[in-house]
Amino acid sequence: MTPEIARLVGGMLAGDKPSLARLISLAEDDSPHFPEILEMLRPRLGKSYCVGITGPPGAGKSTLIDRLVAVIRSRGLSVGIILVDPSSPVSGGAVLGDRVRMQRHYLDEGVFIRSMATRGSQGGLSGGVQAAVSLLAASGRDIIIIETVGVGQTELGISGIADVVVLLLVPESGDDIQAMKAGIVEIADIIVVNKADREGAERLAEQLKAAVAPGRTKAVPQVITAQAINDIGIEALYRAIEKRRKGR
Ligand SMILES: Nc1nc2c(ncn2[C@@H]2O[C@H](COP(=O)(O)OP(=O)(O)OP(=O)(O)O)[C@@H](O)[C@H]2O)c(=O)[nH]1
Ligand SMILES: [Mg+2]
Repeated sequence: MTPEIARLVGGMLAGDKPSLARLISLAEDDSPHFPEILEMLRPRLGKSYCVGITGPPGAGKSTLIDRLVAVIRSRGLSVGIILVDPSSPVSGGAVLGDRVRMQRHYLDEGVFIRSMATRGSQGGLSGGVQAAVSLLAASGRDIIIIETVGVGQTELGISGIADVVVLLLVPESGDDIQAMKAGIVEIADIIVVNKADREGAERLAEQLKAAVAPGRTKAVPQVITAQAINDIGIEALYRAIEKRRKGR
């Protein structure tokens, strides 16, 4: 371990955000020092709870996270957020939108927000995401939230990392429900039908509750309707997450 890295780890453990950010960059760049860093941090892992939030583009994931983080902070818990951007690191489009939606949390010491490019094999989540989760856990974050867009294999990778997977759908998702049953719905622990201010939300929620696919290995997901933009349904989601966090 170089003195520079020892200094960064020390900084991170003392709550210094730039040190944490720098270490995540090292993880992203696959630094040869990383296995050693993880080994050192291992005793500090296992206390955080990781929430994966996935769903189709524009479903309201970032808006929902912004509201959810406000609830989590009101309970005095700290948060780390990883926004996985499936687009090229150059475009920055989606990430910019996410930054705008969560702007009010950037100055909060109890919230750490980081965007990461996917860059994983076969479009899955990169090892960097898992490493970032470990770093956030070691830094003492109570809850870690990962936002991924549910396209391709990315959303399936999330179930390997997150303790609980929240799938966000919108009323219009109903048309795709048969296709979804085979994949993403299977890995969800909680399904949120967001944009319930639009028509068809209750119908989709009922459909989802009825759609217990045969051969499902996980428990039947809890279905919640929400309007992230109007701050409705967020407490219910928080309680559903807390129940699982406490019960593990
Ligand atoms: N009508 C309605 N619009 C909403 C609701 N929640 C979010 N939106 C809007 O949906 C749009 C997309 O919201 P985002 O939070 O950026 O969605 P996202 O899923 O993070 O999008 P990507 O990260 O680009 O996939 C924004 O214009 C939000 O204001 C809701 O409950 N009702
Ligand atoms: Mg987003």
